[in-house]
Amino acid sequence: MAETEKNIKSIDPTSLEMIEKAACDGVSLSFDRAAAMKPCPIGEVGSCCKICSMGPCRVPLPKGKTSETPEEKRKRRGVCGATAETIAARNFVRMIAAGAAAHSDHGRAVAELLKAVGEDGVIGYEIRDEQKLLALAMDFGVEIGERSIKEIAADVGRKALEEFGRHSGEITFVKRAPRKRQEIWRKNGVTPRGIDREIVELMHRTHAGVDMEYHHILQQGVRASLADGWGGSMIATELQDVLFGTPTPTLGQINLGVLKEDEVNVIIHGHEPILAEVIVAAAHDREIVKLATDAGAKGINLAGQCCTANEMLMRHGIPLAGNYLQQELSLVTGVVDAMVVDVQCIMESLPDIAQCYQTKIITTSPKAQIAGATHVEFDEHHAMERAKDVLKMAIEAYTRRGKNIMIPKGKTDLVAGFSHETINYMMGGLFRASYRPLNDNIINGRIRGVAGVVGCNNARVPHNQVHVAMVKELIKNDVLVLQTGCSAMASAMAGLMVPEAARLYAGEGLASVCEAVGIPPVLHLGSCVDNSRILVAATAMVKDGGLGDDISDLPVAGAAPEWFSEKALTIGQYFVASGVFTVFGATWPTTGSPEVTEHLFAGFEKLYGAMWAFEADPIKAAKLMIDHIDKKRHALGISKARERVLFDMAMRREL
Ligand code: BF8
Repeated sequence: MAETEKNIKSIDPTSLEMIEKAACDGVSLSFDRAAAMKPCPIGEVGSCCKICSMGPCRVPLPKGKTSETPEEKRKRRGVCGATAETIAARNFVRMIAAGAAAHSDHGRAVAELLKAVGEDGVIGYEIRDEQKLLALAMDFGVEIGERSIKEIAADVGRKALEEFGRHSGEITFVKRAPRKRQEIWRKNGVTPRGIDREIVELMHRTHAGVDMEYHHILQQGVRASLADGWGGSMIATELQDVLFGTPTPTLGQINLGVLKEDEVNVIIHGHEPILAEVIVAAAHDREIVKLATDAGAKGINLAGQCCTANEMLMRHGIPLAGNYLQQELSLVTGVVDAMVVDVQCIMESLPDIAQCYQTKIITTSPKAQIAGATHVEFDEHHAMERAKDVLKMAIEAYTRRGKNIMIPKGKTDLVAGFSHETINYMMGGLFRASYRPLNDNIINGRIRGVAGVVGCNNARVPHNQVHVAMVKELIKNDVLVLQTGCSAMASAMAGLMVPEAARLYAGEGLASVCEAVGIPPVLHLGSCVDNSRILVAATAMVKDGGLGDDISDLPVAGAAPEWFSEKALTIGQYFVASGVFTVFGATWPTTGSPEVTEHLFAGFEKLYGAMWAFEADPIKAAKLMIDHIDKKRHALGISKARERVLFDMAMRREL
């Protein structure tokens, strides 16, 4: 990374404008807090143990060392005797447990809603994808016969809820994975039994004085992560598609320029689309629209932030205000009348900043409140009333909007909504939907491989810089990129998610396929729970044939170059455990124990056919991914195809 790029806060000019305005307004942002407070060097490398009251114990490697003598190692222990390996492994898997819990609790809420919609009907919700519901009924062994859609929905909801409390056996979606992968999981003792069970067992094992062998601790981390990827997250994605519709390609816009001076601006922020879906409907309600116009506004302008944004864009074309590090910047525009939040990735600083701009911060989840915010508790049985309540508050706030406003011009077009079903259809067509053309183009070398680039922003690296540099490098080298979460938004802001980007940024082979199919070289698959769509897509590639018989045989790789959240670590772990080589940037949380790090970076390949890697430089990280893809191509015997030479006229004349 060039020195100038290292020192910038964002590569997005629109964000920089708002960062500058915040400084003028005397508002402190996450960028400023990151600069003022360096990370704790002991906690950062996983060498701080705070799981009991004899600590916190600090067991860092001696300064400047990356290895130690056996004698030094014997002494490097916490008060209870815990080694640096045990401490690093415990810290690592506890992050996985929290990430798995967050995604899975989201999945549980959707399953509860589906059950309720099937049982009594809930005003404001319906079954939008009956085909998907029937496919899920078959997965869960729910009788279809002559039963009504609602009866089937109630049973699918019940069965999905059973996945959380199951004590033994295997979670249902395990059987969606390639057969060989299922065997690898069984052989390694990591097949999840029940979603909650794996998270609880992980917390038990990492209590003081329980599991004290790092390989064994990491094994439970793998099991909990699989309970998320093939369990809680997959349930969230699948059931949301049933209730709200399976996404199809949708044109949208991203960045703070989507805010409007003459409308009531409401940002919906967080992760669970259950309330946001109803807010979208309520924003079109006559009474609400009239209230807005009576207040002097031209209407209500909804915009999304973080993963709720992705969900609302894919299904309704609602514009995206921005990704994680832009949530404070949205407020700094001074034109956001209300920000309605639910769960996950919401900054506690929002109410404080909102005070400077008369913005109403409204918390809605029974699980999440913020001091200084207004709480309007959401319950799906009164969803429309609550949605109207928050919109009325926004309209009222609009009448008090201050004068310190500035809407940056920046906004970019993007196409989102590439669900597995859409890719299947676009590649194969309605009557022969399949991944065959994708596999064929990988085999013939036009597409070198596929990369999943996902995850967050991190205030310790320049906003969006690492995502965009990595993705550009990958597509330049003919790697098709699948994206979710804040990473997808970073690429969208850089103009990589429109079909024209193929000709501008992709290598010749990838560009030719994208142009033939009419897709961008970088596909937006949704929110972070939708990383389960990438697992389904990878499995479909295996099942279509010609690229081996397991996900680990595919020329694919994963990355989360600017990750910060525990959820991202969980996603990375289930990618790896599903057979996908995965590179993280920003920081790596186990370097305080060389043994633990070595096991994750090398030992895991022997167990799961894939491993973790860390590389902060986006170009070097992309190179690691491309090298891995080439290694897999070679093993499949298709590396020659890439070496084909395109003849120019002079060469043709030689023939
Ligand atoms: O779940 S990518 S910062 S918004 S954790 Fe959060 Fe990370 Fe963004 Fe969505 Ni995912």
